[in-house]
Amino acid sequence: MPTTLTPVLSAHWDEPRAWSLTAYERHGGYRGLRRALTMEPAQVVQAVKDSGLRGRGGAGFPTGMKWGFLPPPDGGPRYLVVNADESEPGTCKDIPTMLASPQHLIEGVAITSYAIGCAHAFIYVRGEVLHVLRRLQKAVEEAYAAGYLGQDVLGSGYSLDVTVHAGAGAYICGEETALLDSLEGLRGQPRLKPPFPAVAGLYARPTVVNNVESVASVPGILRGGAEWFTGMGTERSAGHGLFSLSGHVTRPGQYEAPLGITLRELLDMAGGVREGHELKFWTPGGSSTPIFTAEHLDVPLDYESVGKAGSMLGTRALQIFDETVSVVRAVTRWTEFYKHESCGKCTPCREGTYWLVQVLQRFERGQGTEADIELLLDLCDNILGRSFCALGDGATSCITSAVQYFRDEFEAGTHTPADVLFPPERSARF
Ligand code: L3W
Ligand code: SF4
Repeated sequence: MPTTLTPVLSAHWDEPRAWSLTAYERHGGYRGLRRALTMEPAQVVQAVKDSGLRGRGGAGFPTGMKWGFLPPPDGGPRYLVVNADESEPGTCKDIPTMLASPQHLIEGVAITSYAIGCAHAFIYVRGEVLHVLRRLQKAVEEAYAAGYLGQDVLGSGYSLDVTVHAGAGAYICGEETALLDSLEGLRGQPRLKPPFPAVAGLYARPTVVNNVESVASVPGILRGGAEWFTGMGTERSAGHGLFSLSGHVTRPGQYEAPLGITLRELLDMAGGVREGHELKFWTPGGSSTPIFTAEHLDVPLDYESVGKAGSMLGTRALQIFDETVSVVRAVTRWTEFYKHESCGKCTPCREGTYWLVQVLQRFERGQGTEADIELLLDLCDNILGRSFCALGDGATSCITSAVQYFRDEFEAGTHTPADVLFPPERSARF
């Protein structure tokens, strides 16, 4: 039976003023929070553990388990920090969620904060998206005015403040510990882990850092119950997720579906690859995940199956490229991005991404050599697993997978050194 869409976060995005509190309440908004407030915080944590919700920011770490890592209360503050610094190339799910349905996130923030005993939560938003910041700030004000935030939330005795914070537009600040440094007013660079934020996070206090979509998925679990959530997706990759189709697709956009759906099914719903063209390669989860080809159309898009097929589910940013696109060019553009965004803290990534760009640009100019292909792979080998954070590792994924599937395109961009020195058009003149 073909898989169908399961709109939850996106269910009402096409309604007028879907982003308003009244529209959200009309569709059952804040029922999850009301339910949570009748439960013990530990029961809320257990409900999220039972749902099998896994982090929607890329790594897929079990959300309830992460909450459970917080040490027992010691009377000091503990924080929730929402990672809304969406900037992975191709990723465009959190920004639409915050624009079209910000209250979903705010209700999730209130429930999560209650569950982990947090009295002050932060939403760290990518600084360039001013329109999102304004929308979110307004939504937070509406939630305060309605009694969902602030002192004595809904008469429960529980109090919560929420701060919306604008980042300054650095990709590395999406890495959770760099984000925390940035939030503290420092230059955003990753911290050594362990200690994980759960133990020593914001201001060295226990902190949960969760992605926007993870937190926004929590109200549904409280409303519908863990079984409702596990009724979607696969055994180890439960629930719904936003799949963002972009590039050479007839109807690009957000397709909210159970994890485990395939690209073939999603493309059927999206009208297929643009007319007259065929699929050449695609990313399952943004440019930090190894690319796939047409042979992967039937890989179930869940954490386990994508991993077994040699990539990562990542942020479900499905960038579709048809046969008109040069793999070498696409990979060079992504690598230029990583070089630009490398924070410079560690040598393999800072120097390695610079040299990767130099070598890739040689292929683009048709001046690469056979030895340059090996040099590229050797550089990747010296970055992967030797970098301080996931940015370095991620930068190598598109290159190694592109050489694996499209080595001929790199070879087509090579010349013997003699060709470069004496290209045919110049040789003819001598
Ligand atoms: C306590 C332990 N906590 C792990 C926590 C950890 C973190 C989470 C996942 O990278 C990936 C990356 C990108 N005690 C713990 C623990 N935790 N062990 O669990 O940790 P980790 O290290 O597996 O992943 P990460 O550093 O969060 C994220 C990939 O996502 N990615 C990029 C995404 C970009 C965006 C964006 O632009 N918004 O999401 C795309 O695929 O390559 O592999 O919280 O603290 N023992
Ligand atoms: Fe910075 Fe890159 Fe090292 Fe990460 S891997 S710490 S982004 S230099």
